[in-house]
Amino acid sequence: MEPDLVLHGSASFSSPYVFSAFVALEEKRLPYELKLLSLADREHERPEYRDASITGRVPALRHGDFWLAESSAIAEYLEEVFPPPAHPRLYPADPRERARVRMVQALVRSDFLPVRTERTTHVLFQGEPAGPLSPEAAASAARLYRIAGALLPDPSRHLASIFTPADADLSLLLMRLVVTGEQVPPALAAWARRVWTRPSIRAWLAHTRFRG
Ligand SMILES: N[C@@H](CCC(=O)N[C@@H](CS)C(=O)NCC(=O)O)C(=O)O
Repeated sequence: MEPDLVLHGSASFSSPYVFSAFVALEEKRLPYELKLLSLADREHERPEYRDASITGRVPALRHGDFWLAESSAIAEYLEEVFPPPAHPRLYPADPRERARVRMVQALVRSDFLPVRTERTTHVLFQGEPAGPLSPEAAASAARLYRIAGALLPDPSRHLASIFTPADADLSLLLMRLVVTGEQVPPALAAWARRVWTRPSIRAWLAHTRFRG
């Protein structure tokens, strides 16, 4: 029997969090329905969605009668409920590798705020113009390059021994800077561009104006 899975996202396809959950579902190759809410029309604030999702934000996954919000929790839930080897693996088996994946997922969500603010996903996915980086954002970008470089000693590989949601998340953060021509170290820019050739990510990009 097919799982009753519904991913709730935003109609603008600009949420990095919906992106992350979408890629996780695509990587699991599970049949699911994508329900799009207009954040502009505040559809996520309607009581039926707000109360079911608890957070009232996107993404939220409905699996049967179970609702779950928070993008990284969604990926981890999918891994546990649809585990390997019956389903493609999302998180590495090795505890240290898995911990590093979670570390990167937490880091990109809690850090680099100036970069995320000045290089919004509307710039990345909808081609909106962006001004020069402020000194604060430039410093945040430099910090990102140093950290990404340390996490990716060999940029021809993934962050872990397999592709994981952390590759999707970190590549999105770097691509915010790549598309606006910032001085991203070439090996990191090439890594992010290569990650973005992945079918799960191409499936997302097909809904956006990104053609890079
Ligand atoms: N930590 C959450 C963040 C979710 C989030 O902030 N979603 C935004 C879209 S990018 C949202 O729903 N915004 C609508 C609102 O807060 O009113 C996750 O990882 O899923």
